[in-house]
Amino acid sequence: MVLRKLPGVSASGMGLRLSQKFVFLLFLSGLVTLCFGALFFLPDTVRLKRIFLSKNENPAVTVGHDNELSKKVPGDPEHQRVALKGGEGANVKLKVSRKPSVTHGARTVERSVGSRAQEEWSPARAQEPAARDERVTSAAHNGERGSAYSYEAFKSCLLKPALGRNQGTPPDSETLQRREKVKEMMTFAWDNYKRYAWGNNELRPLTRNGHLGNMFGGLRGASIVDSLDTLYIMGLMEEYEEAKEWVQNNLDLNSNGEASLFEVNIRYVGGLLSAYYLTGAEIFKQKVMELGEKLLPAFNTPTGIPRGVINLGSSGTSWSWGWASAGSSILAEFGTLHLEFLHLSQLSGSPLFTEKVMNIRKLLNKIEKPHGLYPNFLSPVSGNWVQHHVSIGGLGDSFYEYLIKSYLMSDKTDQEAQKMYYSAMEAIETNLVQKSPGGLTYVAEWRGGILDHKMGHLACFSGGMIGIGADDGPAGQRQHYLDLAAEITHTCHESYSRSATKLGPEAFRFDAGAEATATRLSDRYYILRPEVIESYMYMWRLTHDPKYREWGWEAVEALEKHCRVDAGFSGIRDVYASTVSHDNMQQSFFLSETLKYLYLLFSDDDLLPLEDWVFNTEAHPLPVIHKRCLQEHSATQDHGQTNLE
Ligand code: DMJ
Repeated sequence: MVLRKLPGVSASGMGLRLSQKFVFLLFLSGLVTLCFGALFFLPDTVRLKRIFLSKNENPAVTVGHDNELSKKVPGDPEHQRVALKGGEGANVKLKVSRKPSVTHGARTVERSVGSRAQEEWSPARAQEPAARDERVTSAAHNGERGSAYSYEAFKSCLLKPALGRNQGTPPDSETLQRREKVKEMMTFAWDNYKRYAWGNNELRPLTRNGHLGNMFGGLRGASIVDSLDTLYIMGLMEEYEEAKEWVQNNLDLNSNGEASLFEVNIRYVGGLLSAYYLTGAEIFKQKVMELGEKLLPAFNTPTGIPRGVINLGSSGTSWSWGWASAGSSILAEFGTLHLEFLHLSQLSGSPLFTEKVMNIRKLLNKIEKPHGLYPNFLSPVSGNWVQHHVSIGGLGDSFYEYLIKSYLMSDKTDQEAQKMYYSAMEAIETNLVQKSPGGLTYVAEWRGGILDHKMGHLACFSGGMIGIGADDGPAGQRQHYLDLAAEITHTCHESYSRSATKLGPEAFRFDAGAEATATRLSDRYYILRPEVIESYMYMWRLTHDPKYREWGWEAVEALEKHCRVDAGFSGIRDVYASTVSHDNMQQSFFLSETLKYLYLLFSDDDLLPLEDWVFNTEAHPLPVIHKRCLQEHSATQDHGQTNLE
């Protein structure tokens, strides 16, 4: 029809002049491009979109094995068990800049991406760094390497010795004995892992074998990498050396499997970073840079919000979890990268890592938040919330933790993180914080405006988080936040003391007459999680109220009585049953978090002082980037020299 109306064109079209054919082809190709482009703006659920877009563009397309993970959430032990499919002088693949100044903490953020910080976030902008990734990596492959990072200069920036004057040894004999007991527990857990599961990710203490699982994309030795810093701060040097040697000779990063970006980041990246900062051993820096680079393709999405699952091989393809609604990414996963990625930039001299996480933050700042709250699911394609479920426990937890810790790690210069954290806290207090009829303060979950009166064990970290954030909120709020932190920690302690084993359930409720107890069979398990003990540790440091050490000791006794078996420690299936049934798993976070927080609880405050260190969400200490050093550095930088060289 269209052709007939064109002057001088025959009905068949065979008589078209060359120039007319060209115009027609141009028009056709424009039309096709337009139609294809429009696919991106369709909702994720539209079938046509699923058909046309490849895995990386369409989160709704999940590979078969993802379906096996349906209904599992991060931190859930089952989540880890379902198969996904899946030496010093080693090459550092990233090009390391000779100008370390570009990536020093919050200031650096201002400098490297700061000129853009005022600009509006847009999907097109989110894609920008991807092009640069290739430039950085190809430079690396061309053999450019080297490091401008000076470990000695870093150490001189710390306010206090990392291990304290005397390894944090407490002056009174009772506390010292308790600390020795925790150290013995670590040795016992480690020796059994070494004997029965060496090189595997976890120990199965009942069957005395190893467990590899599917969370780490074929990476091995999660318990080793997670234990490095714990062994080091406990002074277990022989064991630390064994672990270091394994990393040097056996930690193979050339795996081609599919991994949880979040889990690899918090355990492997966090563990290696801490080990490097504590010991200065180059091997940890080399390994962590190599691994960090492998995580970058996860950010190649239309918005730059990474997906949950990434192939660690050269394809770098990524997927959303099969269980995540409409191909969404999870707040607690993409919101728990900031601390580690800032340090990856710090060590490599490349701003790329910082840019990736600053882009996430920019998007989160820009989008509308229901009642000021951050829902747990976000589409990496459209950048919109997918569901209105809000929780300070699983799926949301460590996003809030990383806001306040980003601020603290920047030596309190990252005011954007500060503002986001306190606004989020205000919204949480207004909408989620509740008092039970029995007077217990708890943080409920929110489902599109309706409260679910439940608190997960994971949410119990919030006592400690609110405590460390008490100093820097709105004027006059310090005592309020300290009180809130203490009340939540008290409630979590109640969830332990109301059980037969004196260990707390996975989730406890405040409805149908329940007060801090699990009402469902499926919520009764305890898998050696750290969150309650983590809050005791922070509250002890902040208040020195002896009850926190007493509560920590109650937990040690309960762990010894119910979780210690002949060949390690195991989770239990029902905290209310006096005859326990074990789950046959010694989680790697038991070594990295639970035992480390207990050890710190019974140590002096100068062991890893909070003025110098923040703990990532797997309890790996990362150093504060002190502005004092930044300023010295900036002053010399213009003259082509730095105090870090
Ligand atoms: C750990 O891997 C981390 O603490 C994470 O943030 C939540 N879950 C586990 C421990 O419970």
